[in-house]
Amino acid sequence: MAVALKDVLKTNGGLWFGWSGDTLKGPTTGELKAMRHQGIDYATIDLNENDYKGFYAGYSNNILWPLFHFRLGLLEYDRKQAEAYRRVNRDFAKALMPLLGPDDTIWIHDYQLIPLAAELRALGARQRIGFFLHIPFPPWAVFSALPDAEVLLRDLLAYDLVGVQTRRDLAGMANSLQDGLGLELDAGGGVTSLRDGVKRRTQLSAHAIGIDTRGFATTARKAAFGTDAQRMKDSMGDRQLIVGAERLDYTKGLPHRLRGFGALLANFPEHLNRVTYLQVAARSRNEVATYRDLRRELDQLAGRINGDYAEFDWTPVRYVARAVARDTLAGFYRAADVGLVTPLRDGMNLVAKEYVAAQDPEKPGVLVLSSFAGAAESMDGALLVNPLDAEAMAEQLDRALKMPLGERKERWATMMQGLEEQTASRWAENFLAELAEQDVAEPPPAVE
Ligand code: ADQ
Repeated sequence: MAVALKDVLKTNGGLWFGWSGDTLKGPTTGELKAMRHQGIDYATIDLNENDYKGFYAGYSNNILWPLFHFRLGLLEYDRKQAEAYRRVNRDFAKALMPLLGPDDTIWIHDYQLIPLAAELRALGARQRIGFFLHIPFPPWAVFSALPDAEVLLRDLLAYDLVGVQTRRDLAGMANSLQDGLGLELDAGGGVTSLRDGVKRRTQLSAHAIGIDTRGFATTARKAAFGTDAQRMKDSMGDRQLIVGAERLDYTKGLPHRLRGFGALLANFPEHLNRVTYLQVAARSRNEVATYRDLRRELDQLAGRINGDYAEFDWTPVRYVARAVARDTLAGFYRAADVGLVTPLRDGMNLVAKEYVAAQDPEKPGVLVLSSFAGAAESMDGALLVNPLDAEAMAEQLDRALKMPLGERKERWATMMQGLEEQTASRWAENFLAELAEQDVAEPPPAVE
C-alpha cells in the first residue's frame, strides 16, 4: 500500500500526513514535523503517551480491530478510549486544516481515522474527501455491539467516497447504514445526508487492493539465487515445503493453521518426514494482552506437533516469530510448494497475492486460502478452506501437495492474470478517479 501511495504522490504531487510514530512523554505540542524524502513531502505530528494508549493501542487496536473482524468476545470497550480516539482525530484535523488548498483532494486511510473527515468538515473543509477501509466491514448485527456504532456510521457520511475491499464488505456497510441509521442506498450505490445544513451524497464502492505484481515477481526471481533461499533449500533436501507468513495477529488464524497441519500429519501419514511447514510470524501489537496470549498458544502448538512427529533429522514445523527481510520472504514463497493463508477474517490479505506473484511459472506452487480472506473473492485458482475445519484443511493440503503440474500451472495462470490487472497502482488510480467524479457538496444558500 505504501508503495502505491508513494507512486501516486510522486506522480501527482501532494502531501503525506499522519502520526510520526513517535510518542512523547509530556503533553502533545501539536507541532508539525515537515520533511522531504525521495521526492515526497511529509507532515507528521507526535502523540503523547496517553493518546497513544487511548487512541491507538486502546480504541483502534483493542476495540475497532476486533469489532471489524467479527470478534466481539475480544472487544474491551472503554469510554475514555473512545474520547481519546475522537480527540486525536480532532487534533489531526486541526493540524491538517491549514495545510489544505481549496482544490486539494484528501484521501484518508483506515479505521484509526474514520472521524477525520467529520472533524475537517466541522472546521470548514469543503474539498473532496475519500476514505478507504483496509479491513472488513461487518453487518449491523455485529457492528451494533459498539456503543459508538451510530456515531461512527455518521462519520462516514462526511466523505464523498467510502471504499472497502470486497463486495462482502460493501454489503456489510450498506446493511449497517440501513439498519443503524435508516439510510437506503440510491440506484447508484450512494447515500445522501445532511450535515450542518450541507447536503452531501456519499458514494460507497468496493476497490480490491493489489500489489506491485511485476516488482514482486522480479524480487522473488532474484531472491531464489540469494543465500537465504539457498540455505533454506539445502536444509530441506527433497522434502516439500509449505509456507505461511504474517503479523502475529489473532485474525490470521495461526493456531487453526497449526491444527490443520497437525491433522495432515495424523490423517495422511505418507507426508511424514516428506513435508515441512515454515511459519514466519512477525511480532505485532505486543502491548495488547490478547497478542501475548496468542504467542503463548502458538509456542505450545508448534512444540506439541514437533514433539509428536519430529524425527532425528526432520522438524515438521519451523516457526520463526519475527519479521524477515522482504526479499528473503519472496525467496521462501518461491521455494514453497504450498502457500498456506488461513485468516479467520481479513480485509484482503496481501500475502496470498505475493505468494502467487512469487512463483516460478514453470513449476508454480499451490495457494491454499481461507474463504474468509477478501482475496478469496478474486483468486479463483486457490484451494479454498474454512480454517475452523482442521480435517478439511488437511484434505486441501494433501490435495495441494499431490497436485499434478498441469493443474498447478492452470490455476496459477488464472490468478496471475488477475494480479497483473489488479495492481496496487491500479487500485489507487481507480479510487482517485472515482473520487474525482463525485460532485462537491454545495453549501446551503446564504440567508438574505
Ligand atoms: P495486514 O493485516 O498487515 O494488512 P496483509 O495484507 O497480509 O495484512 O499484509 C501484510 C504484509 O506484511 C505483506 O506485505 C507481507 O509480505 C508482510 N509480512 C507478513 N509477515 C511478515 C514477516 N514475518 N516478515 C516480513 N514481512 C511480513 C491490512 C489488512 C489486510 C489488507 C492490507 C492492505 O488487514 O487485509 O490486505 O491491510 O489493504
